[in-house]
Amino acid sequence: MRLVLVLGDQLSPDLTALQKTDKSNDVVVMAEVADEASYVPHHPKKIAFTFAAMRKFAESLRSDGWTVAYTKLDDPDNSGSITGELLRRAEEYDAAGVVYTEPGEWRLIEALGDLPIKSHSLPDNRFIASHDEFDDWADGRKALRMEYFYREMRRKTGLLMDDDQPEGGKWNYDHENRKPAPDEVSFGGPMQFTPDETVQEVLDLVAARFGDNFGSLEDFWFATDAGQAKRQLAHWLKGGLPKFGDFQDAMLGDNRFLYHAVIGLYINAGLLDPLEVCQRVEEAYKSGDAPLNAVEGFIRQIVGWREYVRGIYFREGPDYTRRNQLNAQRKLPPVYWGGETKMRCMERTVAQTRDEAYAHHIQRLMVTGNFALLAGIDPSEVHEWYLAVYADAYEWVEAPNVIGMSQFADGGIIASKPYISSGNYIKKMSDYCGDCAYRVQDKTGEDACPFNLLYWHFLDRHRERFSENGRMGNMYRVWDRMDEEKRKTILSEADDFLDRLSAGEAV
Ligand code: FAD
Ligand code: DLZ
Ligand code: SF4
Repeated sequence: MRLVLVLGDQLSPDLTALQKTDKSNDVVVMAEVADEASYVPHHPKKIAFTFAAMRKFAESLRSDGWTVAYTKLDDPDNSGSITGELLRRAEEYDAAGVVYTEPGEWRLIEALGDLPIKSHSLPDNRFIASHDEFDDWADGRKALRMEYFYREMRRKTGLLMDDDQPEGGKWNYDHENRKPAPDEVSFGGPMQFTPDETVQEVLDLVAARFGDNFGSLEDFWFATDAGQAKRQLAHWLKGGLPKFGDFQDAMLGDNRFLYHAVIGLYINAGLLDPLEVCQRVEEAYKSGDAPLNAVEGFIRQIVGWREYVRGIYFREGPDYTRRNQLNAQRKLPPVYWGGETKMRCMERTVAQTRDEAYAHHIQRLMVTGNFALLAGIDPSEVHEWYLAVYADAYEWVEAPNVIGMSQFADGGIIASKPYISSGNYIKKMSDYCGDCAYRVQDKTGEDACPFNLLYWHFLDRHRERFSENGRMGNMYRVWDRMDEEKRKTILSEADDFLDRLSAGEAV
């Protein structure tokens, strides 16, 4: 007999490791272990979601006829690591070896590769592109732009294709998807599930063991099995998808979810299949229940961005998370851990992150990500923060989004220019600025929005790298045309702000 490892983000019945082994002979190993629960200080809701979903998946495997050797976090024999549990179970069952599906993190791939027992790694087929397919596309290209990869994936899946042409004549309808925050949101947000006995037991365990981690465990409502996740998907398809495109980039202080699907955590853990999700979304278009801009925009996020970032993570190798091409060295300031701040946009985004283990894409990119990039915060600290605080965060997807897309620390593999903006973008897309102690229209002075000061400071200190970038020339021309005194004031006020930030002051 062999052991079959199933990790906390591999909760799919069609996982290759389960498909290629034999339930009448082999034993599934699942383990809640201290190593996985603390390689970063995960949000307590993320840990609770993982453990609850693992326990329910183990039960469903048992009902399906599998023998499952499941280790709970507080089992006295728990060795504390995945490899430790595999060795312990190998002895217990006198196993001939272990079969596993490739994990989504180099750290675990390396640890499993070093196991002193016979082991066999299988590809993770829950993605649309294999590593080889991504590499075939990437090899020899000067720039790896997502848009071209996305078109390949549309052709491969047939999603929104009209023979070999894109539905509606265009590949991308993004220009229709940038509407500012609406006055009213017609969708009530994700479906919320009352904790059952399994979830409650996990919540008690997590409160006792991880109650000091950043993040609230109150009001836990995530789906924790495939059936619940499917109900959330159906709920969003009806109420959220039709306007998903229009308000994809909008932000509201009192509405945390707008028209977002809030299914990333379920897809990444294996509770929902990404291709099936896209097919359901395409059906909504075909039946006239959702417009093309929403449907194409959503499908692009999954078969485009999600597949593309995974390809980059595995292509770039284990040192990717340590890249720091802009040499940013500042420590992550306390505001990211809920420290006091006068910046309303940061306060709102961090508060919702603390409460929900969730923020949507533009909050992650243009508020917390933008601020870290402008303030020159060490990207490895930024990376660890994002990996810790979001329920959907696993390194294969988080690192390219943070190190690459958001912090430009990979030197431009993912982003052709840094995602930076002054306060004006946040003002246009949100209702934050109206309630802020800073004034978004002020470029200098005591009340000037910090994003305004830091924006020019960033451009000025990285002039050598970016002034020749065709897409940034305009920004430098505006800066160069500015009155010299004004430029000096902006830079010195930005320096003051950064000094206060580094000193741990509430800014
Ligand atoms: P929706 O806005 O409804 O989007 C639909 C789906 O598209 C998501 O569920 C997700 O599966 C996929 N998707 C959208 N954008 C991306 C993307 N850039 N990369 C990969 N998948 C995408 N996503 C994660 O899954 N895990 C992360 O750790 C993560 N970290 C991020 C860090 C930063 C700095 C940024 C800018 C983005 C990050 N994203 C991450 C991408 C995106 O923000 C989340 O997938 C999304 O917010 C999840 O919420 P949702 O399910 O409501 O998504
Ligand atoms: C995120 C997570 C946590 C918090 N705990 C566990 C765990 O105890 N056992 C487990 O098998 N997986 C856990 N996970 C998910 C893993 O960290 C994930 O499989 C790797 O990061 C690879 O993506
Ligand atoms: Fe954020 Fe500046 Fe607007 Fe305040 S004024 S909410 S700091 S963008």
